[in-house]
Amino acid sequence: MKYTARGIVRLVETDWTAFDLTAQVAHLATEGYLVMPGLLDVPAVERIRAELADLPMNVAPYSPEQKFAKEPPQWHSRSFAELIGHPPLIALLHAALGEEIVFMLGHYVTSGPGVPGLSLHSDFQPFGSPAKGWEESSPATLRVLIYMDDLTLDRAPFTIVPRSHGAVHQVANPYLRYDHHPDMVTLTLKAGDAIVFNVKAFHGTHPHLGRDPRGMLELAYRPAWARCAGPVKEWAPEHLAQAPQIARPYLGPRNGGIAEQALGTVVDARDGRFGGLMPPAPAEYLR
Ligand SMILES: O=C(O)CCC(=O)C(=O)O
Ligand SMILES: [Fe+2]
Repeated sequence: MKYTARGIVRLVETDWTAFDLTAQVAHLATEGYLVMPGLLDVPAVERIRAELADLPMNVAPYSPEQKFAKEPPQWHSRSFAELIGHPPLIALLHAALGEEIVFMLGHYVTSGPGVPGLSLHSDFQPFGSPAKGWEESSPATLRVLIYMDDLTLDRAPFTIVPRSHGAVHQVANPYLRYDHHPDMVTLTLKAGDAIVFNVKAFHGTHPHLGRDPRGMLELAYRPAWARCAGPVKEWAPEHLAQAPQIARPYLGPRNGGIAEQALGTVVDARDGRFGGLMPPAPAEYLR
C-alpha cells in the first residue's frame, strides 16, 4: 500500500461507464460523489483552456505552482459560460436536485509540481467563515470538478471519504480537516472526466508529485430553496445580460429562494412528482 503526506492511496476501481442516470443518482446520494466519464471531449477542454489563458490568476501563499482564478471564469470564457447549461451535466443535476436549480460558483484552478495537496475537508460552512463569508453555507449543494488533464496518481489525485456527507457524528464537524484518515479513497481520471460531489462530503487531494501541471474547472449548483445562510454577492447585471441562452435558466439570484415560506404547507404527494425525497437505492449500481 502506498502513502503520501495526506495518507493512504487506495484507488477506486469502479467502471463509471456502466452507470445509467438512476445508478448515478443512487451513487451520489449514498456515497456522496459520482464520476461522469467524458463529460467534456478533449477539443472542448482545449477550447476552454485557450479562452482562459489570459484570465488573471491569484497565486496560493503556500506554493507558486497553485493558482486560482481572480475573477469568475464564466464571464471571461464564452465556452465556460455555456458549460453552466451543458446538457449531459444538466440532466444529472435535474435528476439529483430537481427542476429549479441555481448556479452558485464558477472557478478555475491550476496546480503543478510541489503543491502539497489538500487535507480532507468539507466545502460546507453552515456558520460562515472569515475567508469565505456565507459563500459555502448553502445546506444542499453539489460541486462539479472537471479535470482538464489526466488525473494521475502523481498529479494530485482527488480523495474522498465515502458517505461522509451523511455523518452526524461529532467527528464530522465540517470545520475540521483530516490527514491520514483510514477510510479515505483516491480517484484517478481522464482529461474531460468530472467528479460531482455533495459539499458535505470530506474530500481533498494527494500532493502533486509529478512534473506535469493540472487544470481544473469547478462549478456548483443548489436547488432553488437552499440559499446561503447569509447574503452573498449577486452576479453583475452586465454579466447576466451577456450570458449565453443555454446558461440562463441557472442564473437566478444567488440569494434567491425563501425556503421558510413553505412552513406549514402540506403537499398531496400522490401524483408521484416528489420521488426525489427517496433517492434510488444502492442495489441499482451494486448489481
Ligand atoms: O483540486 C481538487 O481536486 C479538489 C479541490 C477541492 O477541494 C474543491 O474543489 O472543493
Ligand atoms: Fe473542497
